[in-house]
Amino acid sequence: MIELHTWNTPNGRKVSIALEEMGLPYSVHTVNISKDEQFAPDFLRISPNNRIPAIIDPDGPGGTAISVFESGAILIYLGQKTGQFWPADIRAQVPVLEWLMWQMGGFGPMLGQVHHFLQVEDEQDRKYGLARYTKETRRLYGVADRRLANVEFFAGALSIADFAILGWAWRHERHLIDLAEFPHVKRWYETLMARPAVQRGFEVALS
Ligand SMILES: N[C@@H](CCC(=O)N[C@@H](CS)C(=O)NCC(=O)O)C(=O)O
Repeated sequence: MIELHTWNTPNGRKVSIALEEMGLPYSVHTVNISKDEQFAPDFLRISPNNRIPAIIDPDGPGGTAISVFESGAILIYLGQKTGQFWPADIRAQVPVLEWLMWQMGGFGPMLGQVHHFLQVEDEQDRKYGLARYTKETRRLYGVADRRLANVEFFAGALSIADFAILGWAWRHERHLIDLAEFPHVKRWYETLMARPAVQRGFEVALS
């Protein structure tokens, strides 16, 4: 059984969604990042960047255990392991990687900055950062909306890229986004949230 070391955050949810969608049995090992458990030596051995999520697959390549950190790397690993939500054809892999990297590099880091600056109490300290990252977040939702005007899912067929993006879109209210302004994202979001496995991925206790 795969060990999922995680916490109840957007990056953590990406992996519980993928594991549920792929039908892989897993056990949850909580890492309470508000209590600095991500710095514990045992966790750092599998996640040297002291961030959740990380997994240990006892049945890794060659039948021996493997650990993986970074949510994007975990999703690719699981996609390759199962052959699900990850196309075999290299041409079809390109859009999956493009949209997964788009999420990892932007639609996550930028949105997380909005969450951060909203918590800054001093208005002068909050103002510039909140304006900058809110603008960038809206730009990214616009990019997503234009993409989803032409395709059902980010890479055409449902893929690990959708699970990665969904983990963050799940927090749209927190980063001040009204999905009604991005109708194609809204349609995609509601389609995914109606999937029983996605619902299980969000319901499983991660904290
Ligand atoms: N690029 C990393 C980011 C992971 C990340 O930022 N995790 C946060 C929670 S969402 C964390 O563990 N924070 C702990 C800390 O900041 O010390 C990934 O996608 O796995």
